[in-house]
Amino acid sequence: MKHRSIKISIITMIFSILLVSLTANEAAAESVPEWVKNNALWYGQGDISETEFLNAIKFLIETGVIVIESAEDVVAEIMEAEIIIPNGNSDVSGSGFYLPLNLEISENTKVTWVNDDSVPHNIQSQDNMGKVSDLFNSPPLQTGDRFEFTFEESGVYNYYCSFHPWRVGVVTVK
Ligand SMILES: [Cu+2]
Repeated sequence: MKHRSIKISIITMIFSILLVSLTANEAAAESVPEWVKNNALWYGQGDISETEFLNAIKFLIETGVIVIESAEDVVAEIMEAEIIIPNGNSDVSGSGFYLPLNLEISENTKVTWVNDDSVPHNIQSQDNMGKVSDLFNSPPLQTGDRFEFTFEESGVYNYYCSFHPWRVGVVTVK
């Protein structure tokens, strides 16, 4: 019974979103028959049964008006990228730059830093004045440790290692 009511509220929510978006989209509105829209209203008022209402949803799915995205598809939309902290990264006079030094990604990309160096490092986000900000901050990463952060919004993100502050890197989210 509890599951059913959750299912119904999700369906009602989908319907509300659908109806709201229809007011802004004339073309889409034409593909949803009047009787389906009325069904949503009547269901909300308790004038029709759950079965009748679900049949209306079924109709929209069968006719392709509602497209159901599987959980797998949603996961696939999150992209991934890696930044290597290479061996020798701690050496101030060496060339052990982050690989890549400026990572370019699109929104909703999960970035994983991997410490391939023989000494610990950390990753600290910086504001545009170079001060540590709390957007993403890793604990000390031992050799082989990984740190993840998902960038949701476009922008230029600077970071550095507080143990070796000469090591700065950039993530550019387009
Ligand atoms: Cu470091």
